[in-house]
Amino acid sequence: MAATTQESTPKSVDLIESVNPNNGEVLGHVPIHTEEQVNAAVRRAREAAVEWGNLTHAERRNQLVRWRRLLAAQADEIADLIHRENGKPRVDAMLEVMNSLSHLSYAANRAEKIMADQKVSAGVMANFRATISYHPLGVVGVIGPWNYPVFTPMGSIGYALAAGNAVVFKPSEITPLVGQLIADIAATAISVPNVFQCVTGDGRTGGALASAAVDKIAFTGSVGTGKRVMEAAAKNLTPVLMELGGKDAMIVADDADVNKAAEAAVFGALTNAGQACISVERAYVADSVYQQFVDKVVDEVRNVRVGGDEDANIGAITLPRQIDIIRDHLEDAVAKGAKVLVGGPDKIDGNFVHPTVVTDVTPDMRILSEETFGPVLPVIRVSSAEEGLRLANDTTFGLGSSIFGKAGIRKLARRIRAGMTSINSVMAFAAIPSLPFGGVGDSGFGRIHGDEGLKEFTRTKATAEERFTLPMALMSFKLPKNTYDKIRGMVQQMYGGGPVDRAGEVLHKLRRKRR
Ligand code: TXE
Repeated sequence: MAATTQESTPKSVDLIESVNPNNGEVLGHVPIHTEEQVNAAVRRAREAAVEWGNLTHAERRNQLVRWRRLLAAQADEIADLIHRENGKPRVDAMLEVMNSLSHLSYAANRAEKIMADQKVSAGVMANFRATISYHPLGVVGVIGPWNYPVFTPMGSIGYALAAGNAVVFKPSEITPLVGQLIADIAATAISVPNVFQCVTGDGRTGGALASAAVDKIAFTGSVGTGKRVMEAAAKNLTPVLMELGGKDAMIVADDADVNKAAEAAVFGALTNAGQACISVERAYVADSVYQQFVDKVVDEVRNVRVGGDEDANIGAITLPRQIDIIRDHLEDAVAKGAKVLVGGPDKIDGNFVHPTVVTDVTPDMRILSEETFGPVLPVIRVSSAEEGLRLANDTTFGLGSSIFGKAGIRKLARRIRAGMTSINSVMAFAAIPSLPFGGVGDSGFGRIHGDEGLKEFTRTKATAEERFTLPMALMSFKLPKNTYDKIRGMVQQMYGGGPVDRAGEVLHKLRRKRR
């Protein structure tokens, strides 16, 4: 646990082993922190939150910038650990570091503006000054996944810290070392002790954090676990932010740049071995360009190298039990008549799944309704982008999406029921720090990133201040006798309730005609 020296806590007995999925190398061990240890971390965070929350925005920004600089200085070490713990190629790991720091930077620089007091109209209460102010929540618990072990939690951690909160972070048990590393670096950069702590462990530790006396839980993971986290948080009425994965669709219209769309589909489906909540998990392609799209996709996929070596484009599947899910989805699809064009269920070697393209898929196949989270691209022929849109929206999920085409493409994009859409690109929204990130339906709720992401970690306060006293004080029991008539007059004058009302006149005339 980073920076936990102030309070003595019971020793953990159980350890988690961190293993490189590419070669089985044991990378290290971390403790499984107990409920008492989690609660102790939250207590320390509570103290830190007071000191951190009392700093000015400029002071917090300076400290977060210092942290960002140290992270950048240690980028090689962080990327190497991401590469070894998660299995993704080193270049992808460095890209993850870059995108994480871009978000940290945005949050640190933007918080002052977004949390500035806002003067708003007092409306009918014209003698009042109405102000909205934004305050830190206190302590935020962040429960993270393993697929983007720095980038994903940073979308909560960076924004929560910038908004003046302390954070207790529980990284995934699959990638605990990199979680611990970024917290250790924070401890050297940030002068307020325990403002960012890391507790390690599995679901039990995560459950303890969700049940602890925190002011918000930001969770990224599966739908089932998300529901369990909500149940635990409900006991304390702790608000939650849920990022629960997706079944992202790509729509390719008949006027799309087909080669570009195919290349984007291959990258979007296969990057990080398909283990991204915003992976392209379905491609709906208009009939007139379908064959060209499929041919190009298959061509591209054949050139994608799988392995743990430096030349590989995608690495091993990080979570071993995910391999069974991927195999099940593929076998189910094949049994129900899907055609495998490249890859397939028999092309799984140990932890490595070869990129797979399937066609002739139908809605009864699991591969079209459940998150596969692997390097698999189902391609579906549709009569038009309009039909693609209807099928894309026929899902319980709604996280990311992409659409390729020209005429009317923005209008179609607006109609995709998803938290995010890239037009003529894939996944671009995640790397733009000013864009909010989150989903609808089974993909969860709440937003990380952007200004909304900062506001997620604040509480809003409304203040009404009387500037001068009106001759007629309505909020009093000492009202003169004629007050009712006066208010009635005001209602009619301000809201048009009297016989002069035009709509009323028309209605009156209509009624007379009917008689
Ligand atoms: O997720 P879990 P897993 C999806 C993907 C994958 C599936 C399972 O489809 O196949 O989720 O992955 C902690 N109370 N995504 O098993 O179980 C756990 O320790 C509190 C989508 O990794 O949801 C880890 O830190 N916390 C995704 C985190 O929750 C608990 C990213 C996620 O674990 C807990 C990863 C509990 N009861 C997987 N049980 C995305 N949305 O990006 C576990 N945890």
